[in-house]
Amino acid sequence: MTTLATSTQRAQLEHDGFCVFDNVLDDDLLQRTRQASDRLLDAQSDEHFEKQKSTGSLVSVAGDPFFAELVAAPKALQALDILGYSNPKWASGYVISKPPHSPPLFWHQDWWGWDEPISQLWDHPPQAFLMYYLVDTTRTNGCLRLIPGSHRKRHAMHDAAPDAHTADLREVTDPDHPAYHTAAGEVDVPVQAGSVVIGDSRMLHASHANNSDLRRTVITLWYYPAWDELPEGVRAHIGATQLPASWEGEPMATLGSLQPTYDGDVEPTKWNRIPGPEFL
Ligand SMILES: O=C(O)CCC(=O)C(=O)O
Repeated sequence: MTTLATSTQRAQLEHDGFCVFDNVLDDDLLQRTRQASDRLLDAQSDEHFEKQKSTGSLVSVAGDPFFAELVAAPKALQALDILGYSNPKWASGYVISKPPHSPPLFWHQDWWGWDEPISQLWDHPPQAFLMYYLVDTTRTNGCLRLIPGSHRKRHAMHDAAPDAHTADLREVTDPDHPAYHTAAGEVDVPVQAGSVVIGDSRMLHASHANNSDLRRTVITLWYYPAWDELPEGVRAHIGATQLPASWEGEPMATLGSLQPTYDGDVEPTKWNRIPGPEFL
């Protein structure tokens, strides 16, 4: 059940589309997250990095059962609870790592259920990212950029890059594309390693280029915070998603009630990542 929270973070999440909680990962968990991420990154081919030039990398956390511990990190669940979400579900996650001296990440949003009326109606997120940066971030090493309010209001960037998840944008075939450039109303969100940025999947976000000599990694984990309030079709779609087979046993037990299940017979909501004309 979702309860009404009065936290300032909840107000910011609804109004701006994001909020930050500091000191969510302690030194030990942060260090082990770095090691697991580096293991996954070191196993990728050169071709992977070529194809993901703009993101840097896009490696599913399913590749290492360690990440179950991060998904279920008690302080992260506490943060969701403070926001009013006591029965969240988790569905997927990625290691996104910008190599030294790599280009900016294109503007995009990640909500896939735009055919559902809640996409226009909800102030709070149907789907939320929890982003953990594994180094302190600044404008120089590729911190997150956001357009506050773009989860609730159409922005020119929605039309400049309607489906931003294209091979051309990922491979940076045209560095002059507006999706890499400054957008009206954008803000930088520099954070300390160990903090978590919680954001609405509908919100436009991007990151600066990494102009430093060091790798800049973020782990993005995707949750459905208000699971019980979601339309049945969304729950049917997510409930049919297979959690990583290699996580059977202890990692799956660590996830516990975060595993999404659906046992009804409603048609799953269609995957549609492009907001329609009704999103004004
Ligand atoms: O690389 C970043 O800073 C942001 C990652 C991102 O946009 C995403 O995971 O959707």
